[in-house]
Amino acid sequence: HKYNYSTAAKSMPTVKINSTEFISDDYTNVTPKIISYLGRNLHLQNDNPLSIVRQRIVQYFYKSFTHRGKPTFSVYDNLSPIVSTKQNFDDLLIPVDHPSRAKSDCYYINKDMLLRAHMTAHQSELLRSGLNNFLMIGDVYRRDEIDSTHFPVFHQLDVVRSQRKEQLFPNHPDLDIFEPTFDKERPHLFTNTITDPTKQSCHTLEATKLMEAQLKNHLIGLVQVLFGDDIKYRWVDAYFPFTHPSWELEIYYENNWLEVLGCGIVRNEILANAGPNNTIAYAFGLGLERLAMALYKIPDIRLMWSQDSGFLTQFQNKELNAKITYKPVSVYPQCTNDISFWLPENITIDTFMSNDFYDLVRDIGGDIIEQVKLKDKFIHPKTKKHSLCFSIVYRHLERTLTQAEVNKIHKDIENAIVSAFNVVIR
Ligand code: FA5
Ligand code: MG
Repeated sequence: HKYNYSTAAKSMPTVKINSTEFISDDYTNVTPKIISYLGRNLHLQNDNPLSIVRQRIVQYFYKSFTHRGKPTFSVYDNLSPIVSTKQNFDDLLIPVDHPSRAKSDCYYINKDMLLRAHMTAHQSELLRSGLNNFLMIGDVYRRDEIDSTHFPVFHQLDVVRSQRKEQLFPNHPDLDIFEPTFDKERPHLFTNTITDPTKQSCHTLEATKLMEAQLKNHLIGLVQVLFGDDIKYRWVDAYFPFTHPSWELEIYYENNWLEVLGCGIVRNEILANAGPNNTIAYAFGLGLERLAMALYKIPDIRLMWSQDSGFLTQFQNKELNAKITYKPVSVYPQCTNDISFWLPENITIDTFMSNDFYDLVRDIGGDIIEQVKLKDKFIHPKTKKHSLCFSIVYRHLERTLTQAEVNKIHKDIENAIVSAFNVVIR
């Protein structure tokens, strides 16, 4: 996918994103740079830490919500970030004069369309489509400062879990055998009694309290799975127009309290508008960057966007739950040279000892070798000779390497493998 932005809003009447053109107006403030982030889908790139965190959270959900081997929720990780103001705000009961709608905070395409500012923007449409338990994961866009913890594009994972009365208060008929006096009458979800500020006036206190306990237990279970049982956390009362009551969860990380998510009991008006009826739901939204940075000790949020293999290889082919501690990559540029060679007659691409080759490369190149990766395997159709091609990535930790000195070392490696493995450089 290639995204273009026509040009400054003033001079051109449209904003073009992929193949769709949007009429621009005095709300338009999305820039070509911001549009260039659409479609990167870091949360779906296997060697990106955000993808590892996403998979670990989804795995936790599979462990928590499975019935007869089947998950009882659906996962949406590919919803378009271009949404309407109705989706991002109105459907979530966000008032027209709410500060979160300000042009200074959002990337508007025009007065009706914007790049979603949170994943909750999809909550109502998914509820309306008939779903009652689901996860939404994707990139969100907010105008904000740029420093080590803020970037105008970040990633959220949002959840909705709704339950009917029988699900929230299951009444096992089996219990009657042992406990004949067991009260079969279930508590109710809804009431129309006095307003209690700690709950929505339509909900019973029993339903609200049980939902709160389930929500909090589930989320504490999640941070314990991610960070270990000893993680220090605290709940902070919060306010969101779309949930009540609402909380934020903070974890204690490197001498600071770090807010990782917002959550609460979904406003019944949203469920009444979109469905499902006669349910009570909880929802939460968490930031993947915050979790990934804390989990893997990644010092700068911009590193998530790095395409530098020195960063990405630290997260490649890892066990999902492997303990990874990010090692800072040198700020000096990489230099990549390829090496390809014909194998001797008695060796094939399958019997060649690559690890011996790697050792030899490290012996000669030393610390400036950042990575050696297999690039190509080839069998000549006529001669049946086997050939391999490797890329060697060089980078000095304290200074910029010159191409000339890299070429010299590369040549030394070529000479060494010729004599060590009896290969012929191509
Ligand atoms: C929201 O976005 C709500 N939609 C969350 C929610 C969903 C509440 C469902 C209730 C029910 P908030 O703006 O606080 O809330 O962001 C949620 C999380 O996203 C934060 O806790 C944080 O982990 C992450 N986050 C927010 N802003 C940034 C940022 N600039 N950079 C990185 N992560 C951020
Ligand atoms: Mg918040």
